[in-house]
Amino acid sequence: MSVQSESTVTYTLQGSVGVAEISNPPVNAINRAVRSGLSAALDRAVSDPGAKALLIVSAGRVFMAGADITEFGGAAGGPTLQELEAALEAAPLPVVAAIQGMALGGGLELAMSCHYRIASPDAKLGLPEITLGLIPGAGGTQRLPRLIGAGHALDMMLSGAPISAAQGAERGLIDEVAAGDLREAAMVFCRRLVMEGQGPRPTRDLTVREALSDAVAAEALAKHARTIKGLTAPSLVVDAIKAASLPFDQGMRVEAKLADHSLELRESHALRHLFFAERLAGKTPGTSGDALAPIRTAAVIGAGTMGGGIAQAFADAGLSVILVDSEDAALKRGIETIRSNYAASVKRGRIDQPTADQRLGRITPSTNLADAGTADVVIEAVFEDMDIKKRVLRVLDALVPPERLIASNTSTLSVTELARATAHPRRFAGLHFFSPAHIMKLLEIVRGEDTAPQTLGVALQVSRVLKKIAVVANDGFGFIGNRMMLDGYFREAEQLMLEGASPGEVDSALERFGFAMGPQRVSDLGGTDVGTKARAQLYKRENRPDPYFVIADELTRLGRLGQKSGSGFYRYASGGRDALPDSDVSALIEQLAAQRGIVRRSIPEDEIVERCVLSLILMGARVLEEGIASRASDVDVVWTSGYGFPRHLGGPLFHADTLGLGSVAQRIRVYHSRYGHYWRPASLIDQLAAEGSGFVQWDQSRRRET
Ligand code: 3H9
Repeated sequence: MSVQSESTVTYTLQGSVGVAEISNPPVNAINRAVRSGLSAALDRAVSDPGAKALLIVSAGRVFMAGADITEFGGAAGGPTLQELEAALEAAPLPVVAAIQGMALGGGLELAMSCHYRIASPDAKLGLPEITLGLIPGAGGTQRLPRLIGAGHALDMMLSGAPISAAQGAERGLIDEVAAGDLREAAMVFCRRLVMEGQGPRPTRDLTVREALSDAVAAEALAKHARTIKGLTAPSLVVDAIKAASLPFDQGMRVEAKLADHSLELRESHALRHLFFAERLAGKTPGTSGDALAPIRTAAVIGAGTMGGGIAQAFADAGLSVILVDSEDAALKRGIETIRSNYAASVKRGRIDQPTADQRLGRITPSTNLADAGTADVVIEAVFEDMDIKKRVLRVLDALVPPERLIASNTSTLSVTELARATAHPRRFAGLHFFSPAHIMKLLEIVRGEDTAPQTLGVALQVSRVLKKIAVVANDGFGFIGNRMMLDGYFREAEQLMLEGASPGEVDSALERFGFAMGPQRVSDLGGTDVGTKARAQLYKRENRPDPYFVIADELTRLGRLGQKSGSGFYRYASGGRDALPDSDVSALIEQLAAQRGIVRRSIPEDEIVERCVLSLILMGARVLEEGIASRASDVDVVWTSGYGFPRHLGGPLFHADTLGLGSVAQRIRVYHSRYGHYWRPASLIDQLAAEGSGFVQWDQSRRRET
């Protein structure tokens, strides 16, 4: 960044306390200017005869969000964070950090190199490096175990989740939780140190009370197994924390080596790619720059599974919601489901009863569609059927003032066609929520041909209010996610089963690849009928040649609807969730294959993975070529946050870059010559492969052009 260190960190003497204030909006990421500025401020305090203590404070809502991730891998310049921390720790006067908001990653590491820490009650302290595939590399693995013990330190580093100021105080990370104004409390704290003659208290001089044992490490790795699946960094964290029992400088050398290694890992590049991709996804060219009115109330039409979940998402976000359903019984069922969801959250200790009551109290049930007319935004979530939706939308359009957003929750229908059923298509957009809507992070925002920039802006505002990761898609068969799933991934899985792989073989192969759940288990969980119905809607838009979901549709026809009916691709013992192989399904698949003259064979695991993943990549390229998605990184966000693609591989298109587009293009050609149609090569992949380029570079060059 070009910001000068002089303006990024200011130094003032306030009585006997030198105050260094960091201001590097929006989150005080530690870049060269911050490091150089703090280093200069320290020098000034040390040479300032009036300064008896140095207080480090930050402007804004976040103390420090960590090292500036954009500097990784480049020549950063200025003192390194480790050098700065060593200088702070070695300072001859006491150095105090005053933490408001959040101290994350390098921000907390820097605070730990200060001699004392005071925090506001709402402060959060964490080392989230693991979520970026990294290990804390600025002394965190050495200082945190010295302050709070190796076991707690490992838990914080493996979870990546922050702890509260109160927890920090309890464990010895925070010296004081400020009552009242943090700055004032910090000044009082510093003056007290000076008065009492309390000098520097270097963390490096502490010893780790109990070295990290293999048993404790194994237990912690098992506890976090689900979230750290496929990552290398967790074992590096363990090694680094073990080294905290060595003399400090020796431990720091071990940490530096392991941290450098983590920076080079492909998975850390992938996770950093997703960090920025998720933030970029919500910034879409084509939204209006007009100031948007705050959204305080929402109306959700339809109290079924999706409508109820969407209403709950709004209530969780603190908004008043009117939940409308024309049928009283459906409305009562919907409210009951929401009530039991809240009861389950209370039981699991996620929220307390008063919070649950407050959230439920925000939802007002109504059987009168006219009540939607007063809401700031209206989300229609009635049955997924073009005619039914059009009928409801026409009525809503007449009731809701024309400048307000009306959105349809749809995963299949043409948003342009729905919009044109109304008199105001410009205020209309699609919102594809994922089930359960109050939990799933992804929101696909679908821009119809008439959607106005202002409307898109409001739809994005809805995603921010709901704290969802938004990706904007243009209107087309299945939008981004379902198009890739249906024409690519799930379809290929069906093809593999017709050719001889069992549902269990396909699922296990993809689960070993990193998907949370294989495609057949996903179908059984959601209900095979759900997919069949959705595809019936999609076929009205475009047809697909056979074989296309012939197994899943046949299972639906036979009433094998998945877990809910006790059988689907698998069978389930009564009330059980364990997917058991079913010889009836094998016989059915053999029959469907024979009808199509498909010769069955045993299919190796690597072929299963290659074909499913390549078909996903191919369809990802196709949605870019067709303009359904505007960035390759958006495709990656959709698949990692909505469809369980392993995050440590960065999404299908980042993974394609890792495989090398030359070899991707060549393998697609092999399958195209064998299977034709669905494997038609994508010219975008061919072009990038010929240029020796990749999807990440393609995104970058397009960004430069705009
Ligand atoms: C580290 O510290 C390594 C060390 O151990 C070793 C070093 C030697 N760098 O998320 P938001 C940008 S690794 C650069 O929308 P929020 C972000 O891209 C770091 N940029 O806000 C966005 O930019 P834009 C460990 C960063 O309020 C803007 O700030 N730390 C960084 O929803 C606003 O961000 C972490 O992993 C950064 N470190 O959430 C914490 N952080 O406006 C990463 C943010 O152009 N940060 N930006 O899109 C976060 O988790 C969230 O940003 C935070 C605020 C919770 C702080």
